[in-house]
Amino acid sequence: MTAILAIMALLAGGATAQPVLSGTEVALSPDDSMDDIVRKAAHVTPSERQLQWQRLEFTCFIHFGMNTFTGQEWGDGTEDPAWFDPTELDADQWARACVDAGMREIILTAKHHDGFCLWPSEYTEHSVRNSPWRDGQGDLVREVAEACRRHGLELGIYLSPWDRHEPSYGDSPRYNEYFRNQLTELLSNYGEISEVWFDGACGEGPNGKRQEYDWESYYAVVRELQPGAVISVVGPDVRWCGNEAGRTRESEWSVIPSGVDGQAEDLGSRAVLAEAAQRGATLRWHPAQVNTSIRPGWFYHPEEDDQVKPLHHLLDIYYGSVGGNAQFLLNLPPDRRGLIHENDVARLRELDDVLRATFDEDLAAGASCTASSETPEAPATAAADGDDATFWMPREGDRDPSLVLELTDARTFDTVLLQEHIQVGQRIEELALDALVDGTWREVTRATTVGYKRLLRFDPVTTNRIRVRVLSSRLEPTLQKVGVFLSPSEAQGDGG
Ligand code: FUL
Repeated sequence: MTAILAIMALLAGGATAQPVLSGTEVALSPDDSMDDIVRKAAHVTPSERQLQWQRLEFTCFIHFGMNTFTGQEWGDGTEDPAWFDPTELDADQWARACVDAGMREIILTAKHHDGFCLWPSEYTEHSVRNSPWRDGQGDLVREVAEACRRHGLELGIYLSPWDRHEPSYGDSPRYNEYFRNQLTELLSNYGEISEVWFDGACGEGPNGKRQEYDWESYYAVVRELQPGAVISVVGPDVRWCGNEAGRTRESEWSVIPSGVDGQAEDLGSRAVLAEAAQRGATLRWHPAQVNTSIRPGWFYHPEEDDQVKPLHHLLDIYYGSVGGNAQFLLNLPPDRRGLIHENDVARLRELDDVLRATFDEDLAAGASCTASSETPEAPATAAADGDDATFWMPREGDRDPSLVLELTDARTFDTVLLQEHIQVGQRIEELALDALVDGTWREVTRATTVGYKRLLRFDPVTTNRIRVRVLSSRLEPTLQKVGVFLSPSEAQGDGG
């Protein structure tokens, strides 16, 4: 570990060197040249909590609450707690469905906009305590927390700031205190929390005034009680990808200037950075999360039982998000029994079957690697040694960096996985993938950003040698891993 930290410090170099685990921010200036801007951007790094979050890759949103029983997407806060009455609720069934699909975290809607709390909060009567479920003795946050621990999943919390039931809403200081109190309960009583997900929806309270959220004070509660948790969406650590339909960007940057429109297509190219420098913006690590539901709604509606997203659609979102430098947060809405519906479970199983059949065998295992240049600390062999702590980096001044993998035998494949060592920063802007076919290098495909992970899909190729050429990067690029895979026929179609 010490050796790795020393290498990082060396790579970060000069005045921009920062402790790698704390994440970095850097101010741009109108006086910066393009070279200055590129150097600054190349040295922005994630915090430890952002790294841990990124490694979760595929995570689960659970929208469950009063809306499940009223058939609404947004309740208005006048619902009767007596309506919340799941008959067969089983949080282990939820956790099993997630684990079986390869997900690593559950984020539960502890409170949605209607204000009904899935835990017996001390600060309101509008909760499970006044419902018939488990005779008013239930605590769904606890049941989900315990199921997560049993199944090795992380636990995240969605707590809606917008609260259409709470009388203090709109009386800003009073409601801010109410909200901090609820956050404190959730972040103190249920063990380790990996993510706190804040939505920005806001309205007027019964006093006719618009609530002013005190975000900084909410963040302070999270940092104090759960320092390892990322704060997502309206928060400093994780960025909403900009849509709820599962659409992903061709180039997804994690190094983002302040003040950009998070729904724009281009958030981090050199042109965007140059414009940001004119404004004196700040660059920071702000990775994307792609959140979408397996059904049209966020909450369960029986009439949507036959509208579960098809396998190909889910695979395309998976490749675009996990394979496009983002995290995939897929919503599974439990039904009125308190179970994830059979149709959703069956679809998740199909997805997992395809992902396992694709990624269980890395055809690059045991490959020998050579490169246009390398350094003793970052040799070519590191790209296929199966160790996430090591990586290849060409020598400074190598104008055409490339890496060749020689597989143990000629193999047929249609998927290549690339990972940068993002602890150093996100650097690759464009690359080409070549295969040696009949003694000649043939370009198979091109891609732009890599970041944490890029999955490239193409028509099957048979060869024992592949080459990655980095066509454009911010300072020296890194590759921590190159993997080679063959997907089963079910995966080939729309995207493959
Ligand atoms: C939105 C909410 O309004 C939706 O109901 C849902 O919770 C989604 C994830 O966030 O902003």
